[in-house]
Amino acid sequence: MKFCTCLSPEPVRFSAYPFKGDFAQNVESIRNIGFDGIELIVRDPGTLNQDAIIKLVHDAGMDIPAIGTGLAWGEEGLSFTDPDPEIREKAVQRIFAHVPLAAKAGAVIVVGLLRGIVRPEVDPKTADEWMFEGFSRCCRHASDEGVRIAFEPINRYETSLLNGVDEGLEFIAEVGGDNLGMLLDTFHMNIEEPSIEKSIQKAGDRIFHFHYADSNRWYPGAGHLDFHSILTSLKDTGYSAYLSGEHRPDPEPAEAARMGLENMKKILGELQ
Ligand code: LER
Ligand code: MN
Repeated sequence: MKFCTCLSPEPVRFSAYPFKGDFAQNVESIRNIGFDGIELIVRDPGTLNQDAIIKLVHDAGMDIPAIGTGLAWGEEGLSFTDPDPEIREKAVQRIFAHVPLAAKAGAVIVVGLLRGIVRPEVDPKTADEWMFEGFSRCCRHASDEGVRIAFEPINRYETSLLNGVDEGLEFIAEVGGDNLGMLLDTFHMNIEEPSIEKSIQKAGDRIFHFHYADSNRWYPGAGHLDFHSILTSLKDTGYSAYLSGEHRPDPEPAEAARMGLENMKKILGELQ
């Protein structure tokens, strides 16, 4: 398994990204801390100099294993389940726009917050149908370009649409397609799963990407999650891709990222 952490080339408000601010400087710090890659957090790929960003990360000797898309929800309010059909369409088109970037970077596209929430005026069944339609269209489109999509179960306080691994697995099976899998995030799992380890086991080879944060969403080691048993379960599934640090920047960004990486590498080393 390799390690990356989340970084955006533009300003973000989301509290669980360790690094904010100057992109090039952060790429250098992340490399110096010892990460192997950057999970690129992108609001709208059309506004970026994609080749320059990919080159900057590659020149630093790192990969871009994943692209996070939640900023389009957080900063612009786009979602697959908005009552306004134009906004739903914009959300789908936004994922379509990520596909060429993901193909160039060799990244999986993460779809988490962009599924949206059930608005008070919308029947939950209708929201489910819109979400299904959004994912189905995006997966078909991405599949044509050989790009994979990772659906992220998110805890109940952020959305009522698909919080746990069991319902997530049912959903991805319904949508179908080999290019749709899951992103498991230990912070959400700690809230939703009866057993984090058993849910990892169930998700098995459908795990396309993995976010780590401790119970308090600080770096691993700052809370009370048992990363030894979590990583044992993950390793047992045969997962060999990236572990991505998505946690708060406290007490200080570089220190939080370094402590998280150090603790995770130590545990992983003990398993080998
Ligand atoms: C949201 O809480 C989350 O975990 C992120 O991965 C954003 O999509
Ligand atoms: Mn996450």
